[in-house]
Amino acid sequence: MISERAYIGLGSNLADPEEQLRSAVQSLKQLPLSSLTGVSSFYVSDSLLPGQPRYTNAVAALDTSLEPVQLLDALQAIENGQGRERLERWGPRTLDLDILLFGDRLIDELRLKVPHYQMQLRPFVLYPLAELAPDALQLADGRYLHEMLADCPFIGLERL
Ligand code: A4P
Ligand code: MG
Repeated sequence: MISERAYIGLGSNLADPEEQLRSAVQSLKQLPLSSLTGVSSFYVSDSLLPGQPRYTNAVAALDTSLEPVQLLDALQAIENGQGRERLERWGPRTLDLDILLFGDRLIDELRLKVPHYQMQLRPFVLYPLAELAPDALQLADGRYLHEMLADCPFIGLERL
């Protein structure tokens, strides 16, 4: 069966974030038609929004035969299973799972945009991603991971 490599961003800033991420990793291992091939270190950083607790973030690599929207459905089920409440956009959350990259696909649908918007601005996405993906990784939109890293200093990140 053909599978594609997806990279998933994990984030949490409520209810024991490290434990939330560990639990999410266990759930990712159980996804159908998929195999979890790597998990980065965990990183702590301030929230992009003032007044919120600090986040713990990581990235996971998944080889999957699911279609992107099927994967999104599965990730949202995991978020909901871990008690995520969508009270406000950008609000604090027990678990956020974002599809960063999906093979070499460019996706621009209402529910799903890949590569994930603004990932190039987020050290808490790029540095864990760089633990798993080759520097020579080229995104579907032509950008190279090493270029994005060079433009995004390792500032404010604490590696656990
Ligand atoms: N959606 C579109 N594209 C995608 C994709 N590639 N992956 C849609 C996942 N979902 C995608 O997401 C809203 C909708 O985006 C979904 O219904 C899906 O159809 P959400 O997770 O419900 O809402 P959200 O998380 O509040 O919005 P968003 O845009 O994911 O927020 P961000 O940009 O993730 O910002 N600071 C630190 N240090 N670390 C963090 O992780 N995260 C945020 C949240 C703010 N500050 C942070 C962090
Ligand atoms: Mg999200």
